[in-house]
Amino acid sequence: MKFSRSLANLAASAIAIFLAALAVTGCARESQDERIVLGFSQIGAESEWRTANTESIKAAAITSNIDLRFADAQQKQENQIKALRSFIAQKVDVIAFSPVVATGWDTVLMEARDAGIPVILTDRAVTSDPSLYVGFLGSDFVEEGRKAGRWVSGKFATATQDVNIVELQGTVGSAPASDRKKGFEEILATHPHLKIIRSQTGDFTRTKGKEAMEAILKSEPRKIHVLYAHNDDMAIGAIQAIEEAGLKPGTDILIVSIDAVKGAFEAMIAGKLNATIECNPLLGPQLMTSVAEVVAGRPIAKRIVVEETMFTMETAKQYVQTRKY
Ligand code: GZL
Repeated sequence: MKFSRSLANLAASAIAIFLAALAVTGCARESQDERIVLGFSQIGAESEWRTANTESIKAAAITSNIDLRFADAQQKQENQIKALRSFIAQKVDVIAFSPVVATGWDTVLMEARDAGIPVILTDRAVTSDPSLYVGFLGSDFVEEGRKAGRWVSGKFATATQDVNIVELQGTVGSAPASDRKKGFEEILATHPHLKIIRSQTGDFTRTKGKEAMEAILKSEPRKIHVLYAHNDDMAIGAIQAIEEAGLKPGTDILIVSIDAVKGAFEAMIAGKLNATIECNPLLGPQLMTSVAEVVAGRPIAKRIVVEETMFTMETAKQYVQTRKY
């Protein structure tokens, strides 16, 4: 008996030493909570789309019983990099983020890889080596740009004169801004009478969208037939500028934008916005499913594209009640 008791004491002290070592070396996660810990770096709160995206992620984390560590970067890449490094230091199980711009992530993504923490991209892409993240969940921005281009070409199918288009671009260097421009111009390439005469960034916000449109209206002598805005918030800001210039948005200047947020439906029902291409922000549930799969050691699709449609002034009333954001 004496021998077995000493064996038990030995085992107990070995476990105590092991747990103490874990605590000292930090090999164990700080939290003894058994839930999955997800570190999420969000771009900011620049638009209705972003707000809906954040709400979707936070609600889905609760539903999935995932311990969400959420950081808002106020649209600054350096804040996102700081947040990712903090998640690495906390030894979270998974890191996910919506990269404000497409470049500049290689170093921090390599740090996450070296720490053995898988990374999932949401919403926007990066130019880094795809081996540095396990999957990318988001929309096809190029196709969103093509849809906007097809809508404009349909509206002016019989035009015999040049159609002058003003473009309000999203955040410079961001994947949605580059790709929405690329898709739109792909369609224009086969319709030579459709011409982008001015293109300026409004950084995806209402305020900067209004400022950019004000400056263009003041300085552009040619008639503007169409405004193409990379998101609804800039379009809504531009609508204010168009009205303040004594013009009728939706009539004197046709307006097509992207996101399909509530503000866009309100503008379409008021006759001030002609069409919006849907860009679904409700990525939370799919993200949490992907996080659980990754933690369970199961592979996830490298690219998960969100299915989307578009809405027009003519159909807005019929769909507005069905919208979730
Ligand atoms: C698109 C998203 C864009 C939205 C904007 O997935 O990254 O950022 O179109 C938002 O409204 O600011």
